[in-house]
Amino acid sequence: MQSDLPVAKRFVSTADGRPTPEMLAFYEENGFLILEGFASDAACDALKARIAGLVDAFDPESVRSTFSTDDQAHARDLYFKESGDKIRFFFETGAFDAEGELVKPKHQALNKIGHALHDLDPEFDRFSRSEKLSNLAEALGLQDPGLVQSMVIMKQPFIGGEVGMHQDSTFLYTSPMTTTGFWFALEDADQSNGCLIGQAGGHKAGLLERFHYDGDDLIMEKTSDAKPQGPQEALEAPKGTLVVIHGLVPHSSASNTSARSREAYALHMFDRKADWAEDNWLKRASDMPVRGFA
Ligand SMILES: O=C(O)CCC(=O)C(=O)O
Repeated sequence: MQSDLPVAKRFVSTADGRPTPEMLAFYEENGFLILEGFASDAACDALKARIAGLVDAFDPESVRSTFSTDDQAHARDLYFKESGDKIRFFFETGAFDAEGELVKPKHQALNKIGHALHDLDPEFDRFSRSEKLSNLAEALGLQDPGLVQSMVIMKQPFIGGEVGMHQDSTFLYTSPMTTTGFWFALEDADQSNGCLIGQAGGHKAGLLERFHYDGDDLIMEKTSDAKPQGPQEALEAPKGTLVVIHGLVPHSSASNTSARSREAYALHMFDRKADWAEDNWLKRASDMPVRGFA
């Protein structure tokens, strides 16, 4: 859906990833930071080629799992619940007809791939564990960063679904809250193909909801009566841009009704000096603990 929001300020990434004082002040004030040119075109293209290879090898008949933030229906789905330490594939709801038949080729039907690409795939491992990103994470105050979740978000032409307004700490809760998102535009993202939308300064209002296990069920629990706050800004991001997202800043993205895809790679970290909530949805096998940059 084309919208017409004010476009958020962008900075040109430093060569070594360390933010300038101006960048840090902007992030503290707004809860997001847009760094143009953080990843090279060649690095984005290599990751896109790897994604295409993963989809080539994926048998679409093996799974019918969809991902939509509309009704969180995937939360009832074992394929989703067990995906925290795997590479799993989730379809767009718009990729099926009323009879449940796939009406799009698989390369144009997936919503996302997640959630442990950074640990299981060498190309994603390399992209995620760069010295440049480690420098940035350190400067943002993550003393012992744990790389806990990775996702490719495809935002397919015409059917790429909306991602509802949310805070990442809702899904990856730590005490104190340290979750931080690192979202890479692998293709140009703007308001015509569903770029991120952020609520500037909204991270100051605290956590609004928690998504967590209650017995065997995943539930969304309201944790505050506050509403998402702050003016909405379009976080437009040319290819290679990194958008850093504070775990408490409300953000969303519109559906993609354009003919252009908007592929992105999102990596989430938390500070292992904080306590990871054991009832978080994301589970890792005991022989696959969360790793840092090493
Ligand atoms: O890529 C998108 O559209 C949404 C990504 C997002 O919300 C996230 O990475 O937390």
